[in-house]
Amino acid sequence: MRNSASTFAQGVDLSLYIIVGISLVFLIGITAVMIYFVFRYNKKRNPVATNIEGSNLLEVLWTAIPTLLVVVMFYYGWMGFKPMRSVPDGAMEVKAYGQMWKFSFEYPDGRITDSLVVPLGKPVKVNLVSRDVLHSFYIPAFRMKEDMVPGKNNFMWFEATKTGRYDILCAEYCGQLHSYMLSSVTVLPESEYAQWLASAPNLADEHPGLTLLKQNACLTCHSQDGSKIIGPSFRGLYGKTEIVETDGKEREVLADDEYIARSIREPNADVVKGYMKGMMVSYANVLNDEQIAHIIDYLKTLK
Ligand SMILES: [Cu+2]
Repeated sequence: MRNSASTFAQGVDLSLYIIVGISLVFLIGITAVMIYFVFRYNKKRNPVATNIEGSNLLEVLWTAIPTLLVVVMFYYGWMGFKPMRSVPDGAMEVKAYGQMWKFSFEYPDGRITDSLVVPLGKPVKVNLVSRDVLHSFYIPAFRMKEDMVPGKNNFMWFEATKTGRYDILCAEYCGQLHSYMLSSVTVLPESEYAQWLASAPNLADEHPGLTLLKQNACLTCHSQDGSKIIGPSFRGLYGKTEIVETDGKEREVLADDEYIARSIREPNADVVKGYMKGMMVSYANVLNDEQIAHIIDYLKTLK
C-alpha cells in the first residue's frame, strides 16, 4: 500500500479494499456470465427466447444479496470514519488557514508557519478556516480530507504514526493557481518537535511583499538568488537597466516602480531580452495597487 502515516489510514484502506474487492467480483462475474450467455443463448442454439416469470427465489436473492453487500460497505466505511469525528481530550490544537493560494498554520503561541509540524504519536486537532473561498485540506498519507468552508468552523484530527514529511494539498478547485496550493506536514519525534517549536520562524514577521510573492507562486519562475529560471531573477532587479523587447523593438528601460507594476499587470508588454514571451499571465485582476506596492517594496530589499 502507499505511504500511510496516521492511525486512520488502516480503516480507510480497509474500506477501500472491500469496496474495490466487491466491485471486482461483480466486474469479473458479470462479464463472465455475459460472455457465457452470448454463446449459450444465441439464436442458433436457442431459437425461442428464454423467459423466467415469477421466481420468488430469484427476487429474494437479488434483493437480499445487494442489500447485504451495501450494508457491509457502509459498515466498514462508517467504522473508518467514526473515530475521525471524535477528538480525544487533550489534543494539541493548531489552526489551518486556506486562502487563494496557500495554506498557513497558527500555533497556540500565535506563531504563523507555512507548513505544519506535529509531534509523533500525539493527537493533533486542526481547526480549518477559509479566508476566502472553498478549499479542501487534504493529507493523502494520513487518508484525511476535509473542506475549509468560509464562515463555518470545520476541523480534522489525527495521530501521526510515522516520522517524515508528507504532502498537504488543496483538493477543491479554488481558482487560477489552485494547483500551486501545496504545503507539507512534518512529523517529528516529540523531543525534536519541542526543539522546533522553540525556534520556528514566525511568518507574521515576514515582509508582506514576500508573503504575496509566495502566495501567488511568483517564486516558481523568479528566483531570489540571482539564478535564471523561467523569468528573470528578482535579485538586484530593482533599479537595474534592462534590455526589453517592446512591440518587436529592443529598448532600454530602468526597472523602477512604474516598470515593475506594468510588468505585473501586462507581462507581455516589455519582455526582457533572452526570455520568452507569453510565459506569464496578467496579474492585473489578482493583485491590487497596494499589494503591488508591497511587492515592489520587497524587491527593493533584494540587492
Ligand atoms: Cu484551494
